[in-house]
Amino acid sequence: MGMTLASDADNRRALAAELQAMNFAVHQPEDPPLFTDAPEPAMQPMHWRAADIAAGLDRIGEMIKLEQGSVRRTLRLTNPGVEYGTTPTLWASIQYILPGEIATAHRHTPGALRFIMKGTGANTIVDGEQYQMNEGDLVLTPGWTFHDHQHNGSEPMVWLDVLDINLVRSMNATFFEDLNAPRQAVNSHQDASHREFGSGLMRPAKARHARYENPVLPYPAALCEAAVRQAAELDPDPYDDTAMIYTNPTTGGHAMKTIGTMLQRLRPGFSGQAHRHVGSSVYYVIRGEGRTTVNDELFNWVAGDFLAIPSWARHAHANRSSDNDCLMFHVNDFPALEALGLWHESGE
Ligand code: GTQ
Ligand code: FE2
Repeated sequence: MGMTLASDADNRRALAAELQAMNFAVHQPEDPPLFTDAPEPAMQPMHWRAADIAAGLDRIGEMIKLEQGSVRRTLRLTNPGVEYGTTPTLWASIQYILPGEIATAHRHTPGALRFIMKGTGANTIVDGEQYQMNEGDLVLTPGWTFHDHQHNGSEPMVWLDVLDINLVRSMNATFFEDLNAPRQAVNSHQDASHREFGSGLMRPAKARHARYENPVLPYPAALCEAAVRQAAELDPDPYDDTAMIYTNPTTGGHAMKTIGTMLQRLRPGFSGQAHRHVGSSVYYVIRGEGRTTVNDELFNWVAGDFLAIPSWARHAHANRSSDNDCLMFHVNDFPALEALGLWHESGE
C-alpha cells in the first residue's frame, strides 16, 4: 500500500501544538516516564562535621544581629539536590543565640521543633507556656503557636531547629504573623503541659492544658534517655538497635503529625544490617563514634556531626567503638508518609 500511517508518536506531537492553546497536554514521546519503578530522589546523602558547624556559627554570631521582627540567626543545612531547605519536606537549621538576646515572637503554620545541642540559660515561650531549655531536651512549637526565645545565660546557646516548611509550602498552606512585641506574656505555671502530661503513663483526670493535638511541649532529656536506656536492655533491632519515638501521650502516635522524632542508641560493637524505606531523615550525633553507609558512600561520624539520608537510599549504621555507645537524635518525615498511606520499606 502506498499510504504511510502516521506513527503514534507523530500523532502525539501534532496534537501538542493544537491542544496547548486550550491548556491541555498529551504525553509526548520525549517526556520522562510518568512513573519511576522506585523513588529517584534528587536529594543527596550529606554529612556535616562538628568543626565546620562551629566555624559557621562563629561567623554568623559575628555578622548577624537579632532585632524585633528579624529572621532568626541560623545556619541552614543545605543539599545540592534540594532547591530550598534540607530535604524535600524539611528545613533543618542550627540556631545560635548570644547572652542577653531575644529572638522575637511570631507564629507560622509550619510546625517546628528544637533539640538543644549546647548551652544553658535560654528559655522559649510557646503560646504563653515558658520552658527553660537544657542540653538534650526536645521542645515542640506546634504550627500557628506564637513563640519567642530569650537567652539569659553567659555563653552562646545552640540548638537544632527542624520545620516542615517545604511540605507546607508544596501544599500552599503557609501563613506567618509577627507579634508586635518582643516577647509574649507568660502563664503563671512554667512547663504546665509537662506537669500534666509529661509522665506519659498517667494523664490528668481533668485536663487544663490540652490545647493542641499533642498537649506536651517539652520532652526533657533525662526522661527520654531513661526510656532508651530501659529499652536497650532488650535485643537490638537488626537495623536500628534501640530507636524510641517521641510520642503524643494522649494518642500514642507521633509527637507531631508531619515530623517524626526519635532517640536512637547503638550499643558498643553494634553493626546494623542495610535496609531502605521511603522518607527523608536528618541525624544529629549526640555522643559516640559511628559509621553509616548510604548507597555506596561511607560516612564516619563523631559527636556533633549531622547526616542526611534521602528517601529509598540503602543505609546501615554501625558503632565504631566496642566500649562506648552512640546516641543520635533522628528527625524525619515518616509521619506524613504514614498519614498519606505512602509508607514503604524493604530489608536487603
Ligand atoms: O526559632 O522561630 O530555624 O521561625 C526557622 C524559622 C527557627 C524560630 C528557624 C523559625 C525559627
Ligand atoms: Fe518561628
